[in-house]
Amino acid sequence: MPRCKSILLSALLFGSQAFATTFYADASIGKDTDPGTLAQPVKTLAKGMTLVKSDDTLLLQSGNYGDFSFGYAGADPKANWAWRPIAEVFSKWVTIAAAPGANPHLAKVQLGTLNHDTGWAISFEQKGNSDLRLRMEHLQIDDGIKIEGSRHVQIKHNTIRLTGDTITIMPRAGVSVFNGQFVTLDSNEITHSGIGIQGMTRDFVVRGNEIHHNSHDGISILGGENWLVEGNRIHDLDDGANDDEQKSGAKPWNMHVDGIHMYMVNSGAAKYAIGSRNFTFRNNVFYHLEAMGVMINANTAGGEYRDFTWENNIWGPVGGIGFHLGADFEERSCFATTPSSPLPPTPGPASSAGPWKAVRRVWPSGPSPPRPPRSTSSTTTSSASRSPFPPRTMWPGTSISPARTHRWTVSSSK
Ligand SMILES: [Ca+2]
Ligand SMILES: [Ca+2]
Repeated sequence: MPRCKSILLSALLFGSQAFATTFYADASIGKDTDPGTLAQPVKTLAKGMTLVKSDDTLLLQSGNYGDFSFGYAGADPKANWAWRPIAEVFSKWVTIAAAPGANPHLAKVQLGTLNHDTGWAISFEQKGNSDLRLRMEHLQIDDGIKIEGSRHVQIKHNTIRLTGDTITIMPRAGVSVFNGQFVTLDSNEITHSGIGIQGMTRDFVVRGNEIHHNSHDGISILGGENWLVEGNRIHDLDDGANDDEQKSGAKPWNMHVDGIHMYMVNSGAAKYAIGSRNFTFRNNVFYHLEAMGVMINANTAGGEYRDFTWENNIWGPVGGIGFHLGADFEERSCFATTPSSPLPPTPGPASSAGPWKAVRRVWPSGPSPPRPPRSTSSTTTSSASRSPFPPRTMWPGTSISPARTHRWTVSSSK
């Protein structure tokens, strides 16, 4: 009897693992009537996602897979209320990743919906509406990712851009996350975007991303709780217009382009976070930003800022000031060993001395440049074993002394 029990237990414990399957899609030569094996791949991502079950992996060969929408029922984009959440999409993680050596492109990615069953916009207090358990890795995403209402999503080692010129894409974010929970953005490159990452969510990890050459704020925080913003490199953000140019009408699109910009969006409705609580910012690097390194607005919309920790961040040169504090921190907020850096050489031939000054930098539009193919060693890589950045070093000839005290400027705009 104990033997039977143990066999039964083994079957229960390991049965599902035994059936974890890897499927393949190939946008060029696949056929959606094929079974999705390596030799007979399906053509579309949508078809591939009908094949995968919990614990499975879908690998994409090189090619263009177009828009990807997933994690809600009904898909009439003209009627928002037709998009309904699915309570649990997968019970174990499912991975969509580049096949070894492949460089697949997706266009616009939409995961989940803000709707509930009967109408528009779940409340923030609902803590999401759907357990996706979806991981996307080593992909080139050419028109941004929107994650709404979803819990358990990992976006790792992707290159994420927006499609369009630098002005028209300004209001959009490379990745936006609203009213979800347990979402992780890990080791992505977010470039040629408007806003880099925009969020109003909870239990959110933003780790090891490089956010650069965008035309709006690096990370736009609209409220939430339990955020870890760690090890990101945020640099070279500029919209190419200053306030004077806006007033003269020459460049009316002007924004203050900051590394991190925090303010509240709060009309009193339940769907808003009504506060920013328990945020940790550590080991981030900020430099070459048009306006402020970090800009925190007064929370005049109500709500609260509380329990913030800033530690071991590095502020390089920016066009405005390193840390603009426009609000009171409340309850257990602290700074620890937070240096600003000596100025590196100013880029450009005519500016070998003096502080860095924001100038318009233009980056090419059109197709994304090729990115290095992913490693062939495994389908998933832990963030601990892989970093997209070399070991953190300062600019040549400079170093940070542990004893250095902070040098950022703190001002109050109240
Ligand atoms: Ca500007
Ligand atoms: Ca801003």
